Amino acid sequence: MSDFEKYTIDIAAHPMLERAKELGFLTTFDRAKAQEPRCNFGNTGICCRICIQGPCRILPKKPGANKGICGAADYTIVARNTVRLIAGGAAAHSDHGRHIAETLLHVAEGKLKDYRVTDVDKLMTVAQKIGVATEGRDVNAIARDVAQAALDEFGRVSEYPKLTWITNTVTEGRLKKFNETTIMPSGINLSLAGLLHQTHVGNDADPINLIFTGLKAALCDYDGMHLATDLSDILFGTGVPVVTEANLGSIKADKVNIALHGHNPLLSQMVVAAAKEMQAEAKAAGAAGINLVGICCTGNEVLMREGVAIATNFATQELAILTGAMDAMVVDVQCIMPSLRSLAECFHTKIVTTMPIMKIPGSYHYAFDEYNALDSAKNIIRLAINAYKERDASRVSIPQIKHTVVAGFSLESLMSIFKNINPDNPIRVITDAIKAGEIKGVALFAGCNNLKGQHDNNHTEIAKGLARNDVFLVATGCAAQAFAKEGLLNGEGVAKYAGEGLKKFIGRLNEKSGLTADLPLIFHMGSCVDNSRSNDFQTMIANEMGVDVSDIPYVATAPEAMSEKSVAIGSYHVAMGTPTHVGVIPPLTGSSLVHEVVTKIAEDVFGGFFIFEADPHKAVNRLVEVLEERTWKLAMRAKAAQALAEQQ
Ligand code: NFS
Ligand code: SF4
Repeated sequence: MSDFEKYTIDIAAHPMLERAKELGFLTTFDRAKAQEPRCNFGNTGICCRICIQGPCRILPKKPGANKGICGAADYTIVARNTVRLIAGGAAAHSDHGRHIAETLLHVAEGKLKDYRVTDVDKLMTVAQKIGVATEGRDVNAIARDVAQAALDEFGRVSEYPKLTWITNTVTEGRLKKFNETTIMPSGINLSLAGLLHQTHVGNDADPINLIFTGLKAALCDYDGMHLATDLSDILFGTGVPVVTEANLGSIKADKVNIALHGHNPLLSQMVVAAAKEMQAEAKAAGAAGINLVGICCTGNEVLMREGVAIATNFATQELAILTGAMDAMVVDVQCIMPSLRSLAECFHTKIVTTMPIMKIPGSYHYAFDEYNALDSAKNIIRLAINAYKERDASRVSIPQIKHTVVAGFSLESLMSIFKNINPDNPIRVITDAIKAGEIKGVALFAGCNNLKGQHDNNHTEIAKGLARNDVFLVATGCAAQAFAKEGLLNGEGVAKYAGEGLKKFIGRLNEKSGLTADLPLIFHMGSCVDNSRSNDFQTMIANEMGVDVSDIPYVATAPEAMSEKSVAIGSYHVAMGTPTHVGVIPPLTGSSLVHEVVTKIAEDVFGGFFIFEADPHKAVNRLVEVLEERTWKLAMRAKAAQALAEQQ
């Protein structure tokens, strides 16, 4: 196996890595290797840098060094470090949501000419869900109240009222649990600031208390993500099934190529709209047109709503530039490697940063102006067209590798397919299949790439393993993009990898889907904030089955988790009662107590718990075991209830 094959299973990446080597450019894969061996203190979470007396590292056997200078024990240090990761993730997701909410408010107030309420049905659904009156009211008045309700989530400074989106989207059982365990947040900013206070030097030393505060922050993450999904759907439309393609082969040699990278759809949606109007300008420059491709979650957002192709995912973002055909990469926030700029210098590619909180020294910064959003987008496209004119055709080398992708499965679009089978109660399509044993349950794939393992390998191996075991699969984020690139998001994926039960189940959906394309092996639900769609799916299943979410056979897995956001997502899934697998060993093994709490004791309190397992095959076995156990318990419970009814 060549080094490149060891780095990634994505065969489109191999020739690009070869090219980087020729150019003498060290990619993220080389940099990951150069970081080895890692410091064991950091790796296990027992390095504290919370105050500047540190870093303090725990040496369990050395008297005096078995605690930090302030006396903090390993469990305090590990718990503090972990919950600060959650706060970072929750801040990122919810700040993204706040930005969307602000935009919706300005739309409702008639201040923005380029945005509008696109999905009125979704607006009505969300309004009704959160208790905003709709009867006889104007669309903009409703939108204003919904946007204001979202913004209110951030600014509340007292402990009541509790967060609106959580209150109105989770099961009754969960709400009770969150209140009883005192992790139910009221204000997002309040909770996150409170967490930073609590973890200051000389403050909370109790790991359990810290973990509960961490879960409260994780619920803020859920809230911010959920409102980001809802409000993005209202502004830009709710995804419907689309057929497109994925991998570097979606970059076109004869077109002006623009990559949309980051997370926030506010600008990328405008670039999509502007590109439609500017094809002629690109042609005048000698190109066959404009070709947009996506990377990371901005890519997922425009894939869901506009059918934009996926170029690649997190770990291989640099490689899109190495094709020599990328004219501009437009980035907004999060998961954008600063290395892109120096790589772009080897080519004609323009890196365009657009948000005030995300700049890279030396790159172009086009401050995104929501008041002139379409013009902002047009200026960026013009920059790309000009760059295209400088492109050196002799340096273009695009790996001709791509797969068909069937995506766009918002919960609404999934339910409309289910509705074709059961018009009265669509969710029963899945609960009946679970009860009949046709499928073993549902697994959500979420999260990133992490170069501690082979890129994309954990994602695909675990997905194939669960599919073979008849688990219905949904996916978001970079996990979904890994599947897209590997050809798992199409009908062929079903034929190749689904077990008999899953094949039958998807086959039945296919017969009545009303779509021209076959349904995929894994249902792509969108970006990482769209994990909220999966949470709503869980809630619907639990409510239909008459139990809490912690009882249903539904698991989550982040096979290659990397970001703080993924830590926040995983943590709220545990609070939601979901067995949550992480395929990378996170930095908390330095405290057996904290490790025990999150992998075992959490189950007693919330029903959910973490499974840390780096081996994909062992992970599959464990997840299947968990699903089977839950299904068995449900069946037992139903039997017992029936026996009781017969006695009476
Ligand atoms: Ni999620 Fe999506 Fe990808 Fe990870 Fe980054 S892009 S928000 S954080 S790396 S999945
Ligand atoms: Fe060391 Fe305590 Fe400061 Fe952490 S907070 S760096 S353990 S003195």
